[in-house]
Amino acid sequence: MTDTNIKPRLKTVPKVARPPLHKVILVNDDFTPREFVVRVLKAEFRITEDQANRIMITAHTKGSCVVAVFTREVAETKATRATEMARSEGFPLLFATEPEE
Ligand code: TYC
Repeated sequence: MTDTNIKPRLKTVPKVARPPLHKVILVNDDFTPREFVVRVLKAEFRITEDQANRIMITAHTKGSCVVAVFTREVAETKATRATEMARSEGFPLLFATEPEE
């Protein structure tokens, strides 16, 4: 007798875990010159002059603005580097990070 009783095998769908993302947030202050904020944004986040200007103006008018999202380590490294770039020039400019909901 030929074995026609072949059990269908259920394939498990592998769940690919995506790393949680963290926001880099530009915080407004009253002292850092606008042009300097734009320069730091362009240098650290590789965005255009136009994008950098929009982000700067949003933070300036609303108090803060999300610059971009990255994995936690990349977000923290970029926020620290950008903040230190400002400190080295004597400006209080702050880039913060927070986990995305
Ligand atoms: N508010 C600053 C000024 O008027 C410019 C500025 C914009 C500073 C955004 C920080 O995140 C910032 N010179």
